[in-house]
Amino acid sequence: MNTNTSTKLQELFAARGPIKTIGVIGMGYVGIPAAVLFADAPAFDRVYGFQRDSASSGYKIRMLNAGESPLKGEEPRLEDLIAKVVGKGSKINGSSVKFICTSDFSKIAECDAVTLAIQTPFANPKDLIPDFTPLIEGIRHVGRYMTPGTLVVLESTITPGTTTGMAREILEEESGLVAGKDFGLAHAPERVMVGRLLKNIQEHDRIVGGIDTVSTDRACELYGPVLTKGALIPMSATAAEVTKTAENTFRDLQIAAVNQLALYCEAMGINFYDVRTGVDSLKGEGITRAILWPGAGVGGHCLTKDTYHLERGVQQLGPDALDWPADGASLYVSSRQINDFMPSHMLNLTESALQQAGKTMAGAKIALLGWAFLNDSDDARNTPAEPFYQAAIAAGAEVRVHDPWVDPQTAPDVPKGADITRDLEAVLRAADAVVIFAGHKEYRTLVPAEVKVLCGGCGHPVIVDGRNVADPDAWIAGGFVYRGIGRGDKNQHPIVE
Ligand code: SAJ
Repeated sequence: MNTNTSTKLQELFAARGPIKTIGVIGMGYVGIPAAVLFADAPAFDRVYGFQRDSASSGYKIRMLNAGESPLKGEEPRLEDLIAKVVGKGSKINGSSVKFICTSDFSKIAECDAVTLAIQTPFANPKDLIPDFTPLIEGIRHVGRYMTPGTLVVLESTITPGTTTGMAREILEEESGLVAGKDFGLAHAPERVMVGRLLKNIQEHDRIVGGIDTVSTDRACELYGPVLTKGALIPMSATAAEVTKTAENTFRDLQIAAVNQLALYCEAMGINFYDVRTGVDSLKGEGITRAILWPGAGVGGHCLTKDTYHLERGVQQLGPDALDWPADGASLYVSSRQINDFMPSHMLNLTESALQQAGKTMAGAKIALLGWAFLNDSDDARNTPAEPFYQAAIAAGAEVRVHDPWVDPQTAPDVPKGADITRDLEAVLRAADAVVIFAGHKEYRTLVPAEVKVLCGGCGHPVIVDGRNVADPDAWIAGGFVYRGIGRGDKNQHPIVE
């Protein structure tokens, strides 16, 4: 980028002055906390939350403008902060609220900075084809209405090369302006996690990657005011894209490594958690053994796809760009395969336990506990419970689903006919097998004797623990057939009559 160009952009930013009005496109798990934190920062005057008024998500506009959070599940401080920023602010255009949620994208013209927090799922992971339709629609809105001197920031997790490539092209095409000369462009990936959305934005360091240093500096001006403990980490846009996709790929890899170890422990007839305590005990200078937790699978909107964004980033460079062992498999993609296998492993454990109880999958009544992909959250995106549910149904079982948080009306990925209920007793009644997919706190205090009565009191119901929340000895003593991820020491137990 030649100096004249960036100097022009610097002049435009200087003429505009400090960032005062911000637009956040996409009122979801990333956009809502980001928007209300911007709105609560004294540095900024006004924040627009842009949301399509569609049948599936238009309700969010009305809830947010009424000061309510559309995100259920335990989200500390979020509800209060939404009520606060919808209630206060200095008079601008006759309106005093500091945060407004709207589907009127023409308001982008008023914004000094616009961020995009839109889902970037994969249409077909196998061929590394992402579905950028919602993101492209959002970028087109920005290009259509933005004015010279605007800063545009992509917060969504994207394939490395997207900011300087596709995003820049669409913005320039729609606006007739030039990136790095007439407007700033950067990638500042979100690092939120349900259950601590505000905390992660304020306390995690913020990666800020501009297409040039002028854009990076302007983006630092945007994020600085919302950070409490976190620091700004400036870098290039592509380095920021790789940072984000890599940190989730590494987490997925760590989970795959521990799932593989748990499967090995089952095969060897030993207790994975003894091994984990042992491996985790190796402490000391420079020794980090970040051994995570095995489980029923990896869900969510992040780990299930960010590996593919990273893979696609390299693939797009062409076959000669990467020096790689011939026929060498990608460690990252193998990790995806292992983690995607865990719901099938849960099915195999359920099948073998039912067999031990003298029953088959066909005709079995299964109580599936926990549809969300994370404990104590309502987030069911790409839940590992779904492939298990489909496979059990296909095997002839009747599956009833319990979840204290997930709202079947609004949750994605809820298969037709799967009525998710909050009535635990109804789901456990006459169940042949209780299968735990999420570690919600309600399941940590289940009493075997009480569950046995609900299951019909006679015979040997099955319990399959996919999140290490059930004490095997208590359930086995209670006459259950027990199976647990990583519990090779218990999975072959004799039945207690
Ligand atoms: N899981 C395990 N074992 C573990 C940890 C998690 O099986 O030891 C499973 C969980 O049950 C869940 C899935 O993995 O199904 C994902 O869990 P998560 O704790 O990674 O939750 P996410 O996906 O919401 O959050 C991740 C985080 N990424 C990293 O920590 C590198 C978060 O910081 C990111 O902001 C988030 O992805 C995102 O939005 O990218």
